[in-house]
This record gives sequence, structure tokens and C-alpha cells, in this order.
Amino acid sequence: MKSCFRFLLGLLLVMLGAGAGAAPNIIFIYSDDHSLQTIGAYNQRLSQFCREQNITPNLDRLAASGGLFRNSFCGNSLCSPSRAAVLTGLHGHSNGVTTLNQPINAGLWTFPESLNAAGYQTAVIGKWHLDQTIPTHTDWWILRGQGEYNDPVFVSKTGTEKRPGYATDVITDMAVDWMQKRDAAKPFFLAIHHKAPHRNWIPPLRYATWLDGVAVPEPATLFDDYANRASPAREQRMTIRDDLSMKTDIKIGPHYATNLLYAARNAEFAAKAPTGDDLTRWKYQMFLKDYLRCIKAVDDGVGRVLDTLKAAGLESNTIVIYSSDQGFYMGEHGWFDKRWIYEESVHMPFIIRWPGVVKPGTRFTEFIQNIDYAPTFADIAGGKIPAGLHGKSFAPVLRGETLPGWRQSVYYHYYDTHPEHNVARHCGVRTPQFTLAHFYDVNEWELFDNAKDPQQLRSVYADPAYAATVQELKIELTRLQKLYGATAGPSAKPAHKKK
Ligand code: SGN
Ligand code: CA
Repeated sequence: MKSCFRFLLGLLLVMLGAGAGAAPNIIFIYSDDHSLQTIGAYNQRLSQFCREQNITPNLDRLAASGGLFRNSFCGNSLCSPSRAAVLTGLHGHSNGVTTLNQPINAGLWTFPESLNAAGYQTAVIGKWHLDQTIPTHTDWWILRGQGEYNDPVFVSKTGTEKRPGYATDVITDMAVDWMQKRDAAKPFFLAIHHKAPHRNWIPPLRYATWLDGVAVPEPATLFDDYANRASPAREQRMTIRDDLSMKTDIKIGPHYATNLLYAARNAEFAAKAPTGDDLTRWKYQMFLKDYLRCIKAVDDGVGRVLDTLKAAGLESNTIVIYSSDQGFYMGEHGWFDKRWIYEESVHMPFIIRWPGVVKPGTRFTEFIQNIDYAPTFADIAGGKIPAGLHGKSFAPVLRGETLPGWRQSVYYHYYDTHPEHNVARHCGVRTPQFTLAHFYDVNEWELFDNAKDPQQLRSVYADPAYAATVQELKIELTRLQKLYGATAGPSAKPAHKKK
């Protein structure tokens, strides 16, 4: 009888260990500016091309063995604000980070605190971009500001140190090393924050000629004229044609002509001397190839992490997540960069493998947002979730439960007034079918019917057929602002004054 009881107890423990009951390890791989369009598994504009060219095989493997969220959003498509929302579970007006280079409000809870208290060993390695805020992870090695692509300098508890090599590889090496040296008696949370593929898209030497001779498919909107939209779409400065620098972004000039990465393109440019639309097309190709070469290296890093887990026997009890701080324009609307509430920038990739819990191949449609990550991580780890967060744990969704009353819309607010890309401040709401945006400085509105106009080329805000929708969405925006204690306009003075 006693042995039968012991057997049943043992069986129960094994079952718990294999599934949601045991404290699983969590690896959170978070890159900088990775668009959904350039992930094979996402089925977006360039996904098929990515699969054909084998650009994201490891991310695709992760998505096939786990799940992928189609409706994963940020609340402000800019680096530091997205990172602060991930850490605090709060939107920027409450955590203090509405634009770049601002500190998280002193004393605010960040999720590693709950994981540490629950017995986890936590670490963050790589881009942080919250220079005035010290991580609460057990261990940390972070890049200053944007960090460097080559021989990056890390700041840690013990000082600063330059590490030789290509940033993506160096960060992966450090992450693998940390995993191998960690306290194996504790569950762990490891954040691997890549600098890539942020501007100015410097690939590793091993991919210097990879994709040469291949034509990257162009978006239908490469030569968008911004008609039928509010004025900010015309006023921005983020076009491939006018704002992507021939020198620092495309790397044309005497300084680059002798560089192994750029010699061939300098020769090609000299021979073809493209002008007008041909020059825009040529710049698009160079930009996309540099970006995709950076992605390929990130994907290599993902592969190494997955292989390390397998070799260490940690695969079955480790959750692996891949995300990025926001989306990016890959020439859609003629643009690079992000910032807008529009589709390409408001989406964040979110891929998750959780063996024994998330069924392989699951495609989630729930609306999740970066404010949900902190409570979700704390929930999974069995840690405390403080009251008053804007985000909610979606761990039950991962476990296959339906959450009654889960959000049907996301709140968005972009506050930056920096002249570099000149995107007007706006707040808005994204629902399953619509995007409503208010550019309050010029008091102009836009409404896109994403079902009928997925490329968002025609605002129907003034179309009488949409009058009722406009009313409903304005009410929804006000409801969200009240829910989160936000104001209709900027809640703080702009951090940057226009020159
Ligand atoms: C830099 C880039 C911008 C980019 C911001 C914010 N210019 O200023 O193109 O929008 O970072 O990016 S660069 O010439 O210095 O590369 S973010 O990812 O940090 O939000
Ligand atoms: Ca970013």
C-alpha cells in the first residue's frame, strides 16, 4: 500500500515536472526592430521569401514546435518605451518612459523582482536602452544606449568591458556561458537582448556576400504618395528615397569602398549610377539585404540557444520566447523605421515554445500587448503580481484556457517629438478590424478599415458610411484612457524640442 502511494506521488511529481506545475526556466530572446514581415513563420509580406532563402530557419523551428501570436502589439512603437512597458507592466504615462532616454519612475516594480523572490536566478544580457535604470535581474551585462555592432562595450555590476566580436554572436556566447555556469539548483530566467537588426544594419562578415544576386521582393507601396491620409503621413522623414543616408545607411563612399562588406556594392553603384525611382529601388535592395543578413545572425543565435538547451537536457522544462521591441517598415509606404500605430510598426513578433503546455503549431489570435509580459512572466514563475498593473497575465491563454473578458482592443500613444523622423504625436486604438488614430497636435484623425484596406492606404474617417464606427471607436479610446489613467493628449512635456 505504502509503495503504491509512493508510486502515485512519484507519478504526480513527474507529471507536474513535465507541464505547467513545475517552475519552468524561461529564455526571453528580444531583438531590436525585428519586423514580422521578415519571419518565415509569420506569413507576412516577405515570409515566403525568408523561407525560400532560409533566413529564419530556427525561428520557424521554434514556431513550429510551439505557438505564435498573430495579434501581439506594443503601446508605443519605440525602443525604450517598449522595454519599460515590458519590465513594469505599465504604459509609458505611468512608468515614466514615453520616449527615448528617460528613466523608469523610481521605486516601480519590475518583473525580475518577483522572479527573484520566487527563487529564480535571473539575468539580462545585451541591449537595455534604459540607461538611467539599473536592472533588477540577479546578473546583468548591458550595452550602453544603442550599443555597437562590433566589439560592443558592456556595463555590468563590476564596471565596463569591451568584448571583441560581432554583437549578436558575443551576446549569444555570453548567454550560453551564463546558462552553463548558473546555479543549477534554481530555475532561471534569461533575457537575451540583441542589438540587431537596429539601424544602421551592420551584418557579420560571414554574411558579407550572402543574398548577393538575389532580388528581394518590393512592397506594392514603395512609391506611396500618402494621398487619402492625414497630413502627418506626408510630413514624416523616414523614406528610403530621401531619408535613408547613402553614406551611413547604404554605405556608399570612399570610406566603405575598401570594406569587405561593402566593396562590391560601391563598385556596382559606380557602374550603374542609378537615379530617380531606380535609385530608391536600389537603396531598398541594399537596406533589405543588410537587414536580412543581421536577422540571419540573430537566427543563428536562436539556433545555438536551442541546441544548448537540448544538449543540457533542459529542453522539456524551458520556455523559449522570441520577441522584438516593435515592428519595422521594410519599404512599405516607402519607409524604414517604426513609430506609427499603423500595422507594420504596431505589431511585435511573439513566438513561444512551452513543451507540454503550448501545443505545437498553435496560432493564437488573442490581443496581447507588451504590458502583459511582466505579469505573465511573474505568473508562470509562481511569483507575485502587484495590483494596479495595466497588463494582465496571458499564461492561462498559453495553457489553452479561454479568458472571459480578455481585451478586444489595444491602446496606443506615441509621444516623441524628435525631428529625426518627424512622426507627429498620436494616440489611438487598434481593434480586430479598425485602426483609429488622433494626431492631436494638428487635430487630425485617421480611420483604417483593415479588413478592406490591409495596406492602410485610405483613411475612411470622413466617410459617412463609417460615422457610427468613428463614434464607437472614440468611445473605446476614451474608455481605454480612463482604464489606464491616461490623458487624451501628452501627459508630460515633450522630451525633445523641435529645432
Ligand atoms: C536612432 C536612429 C533612428 C531610430 C532611433 C530610435 N538613427 O536615433 O533611426 O528611429 O534610433 O530607435 S541612427 O542614425 O542613429 O541610427 S530605437 O529602436 O532605439 O527606438
Ligand atoms: Ca527598437
